[in-house]
Amino acid sequence: MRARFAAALSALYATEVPAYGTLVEVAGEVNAAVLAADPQAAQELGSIERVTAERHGAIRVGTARELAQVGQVFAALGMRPVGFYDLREAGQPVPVVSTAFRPVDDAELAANPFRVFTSVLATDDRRFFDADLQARLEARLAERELFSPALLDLAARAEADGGLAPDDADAFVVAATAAFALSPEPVDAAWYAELERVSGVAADIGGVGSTHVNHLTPRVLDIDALYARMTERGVAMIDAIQGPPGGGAPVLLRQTSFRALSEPRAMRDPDGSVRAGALRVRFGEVEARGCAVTPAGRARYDAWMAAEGSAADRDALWRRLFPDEADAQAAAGLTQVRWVPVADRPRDGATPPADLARLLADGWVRAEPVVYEDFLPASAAGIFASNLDGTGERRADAGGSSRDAGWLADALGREVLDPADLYAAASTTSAAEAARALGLPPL
Ligand code: OOG
Ligand code: NI
Repeated sequence: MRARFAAALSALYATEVPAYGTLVEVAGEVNAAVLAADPQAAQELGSIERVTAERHGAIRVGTARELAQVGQVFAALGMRPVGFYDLREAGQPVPVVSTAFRPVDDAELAANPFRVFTSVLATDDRRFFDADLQARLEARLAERELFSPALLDLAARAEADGGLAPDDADAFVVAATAAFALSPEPVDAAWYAELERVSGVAADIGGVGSTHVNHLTPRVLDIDALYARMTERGVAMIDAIQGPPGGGAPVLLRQTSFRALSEPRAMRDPDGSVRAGALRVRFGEVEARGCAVTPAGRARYDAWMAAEGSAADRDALWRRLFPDEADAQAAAGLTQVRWVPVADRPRDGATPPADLARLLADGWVRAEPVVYEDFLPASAAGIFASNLDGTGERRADAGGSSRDAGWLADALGREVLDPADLYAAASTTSAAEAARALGLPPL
């Protein structure tokens, strides 16, 4: 059902945002070229079938109640909330906190890794909304219904029963996809503009009566090549690829995007008349995924993010922090890998050393990358920012509201998983199995 939903959403989005179709086409060309050059290397971070179908979406909702409903819809698809992102603290602050709904089991990820970056408006954050605006905003949000009771009911049944009968599954996919389509309802122009003065994201969420998919992102195996090809095709990309520089074995996530054209939207003016208008809220994004990192690797990434200097300086710094070779990254304890015993290692009379880096160096084990399945706060903030016309007004002297992973879990009524724990578990389990297979004590 998850794969069908992802495909249905992709088909919908292609009709709504034609440039997305171009992006998927170019990503397909690049992936085919990378695969042809070296089929094995191309599939180290996932089969070509997985990568070809792979998408992430982004949606934005207004209230804790709406967030809980989203959680129910995605639970039906085997997608769990993973991670907490506070975009209010970003370089260009946005009044939301976020999580990502995604599958977590290896087999589920291999079958279809569809993930959705989901943000909820912090309506009580005084840096963005004064008491009067908060009250009017919350009243409007309380009136709307993003998901029909029938859809939520099907979703609850799917979660409880671990699936749905074929007819119900069809109905679920149709209704869930429709819930994320752009609505033809006229937009209240004055209300939208008032929110837009605070933040374009606030207007996109609270200025309309429904939600919609904000972008849908295909995965590409060579993002530098894709960037060049899109530019050749005349699509103006943002001026950089976000995330670590290319060159070495890929880690974490690299993303780039372009702004979609404005879309026609009916506007209702204060006198009640409806006119044809346009809004530019959606855009295109593409990403390349690399290996997950250990806490030590993450600390190096964070240090690199905080570092200043020219592009060349930062490139050189990255090369000092992360070796180019995947095995060297793993041996240095920077990346999360699965340790897999080498079955056909030549018998040379040696006994295996009780140390993962030496086992790797001496050919006893291979290090298979664990794919990074999550997002990066700085890149997410950059994606939000590249999507906005202005930064909006902020009241520096006003206090924020406390919204943390605990708030998110309470709002969802679900446990929010920590991505670092998931990656560590994958690696630790494999190390234990490898040790057992080699007759070694736990490593
Ligand atoms: C979500 C932005 C974050 C990403 O890929 O980092 C994101 C949004 O614009 O709603 O999608
Ligand atoms: Ni995105």
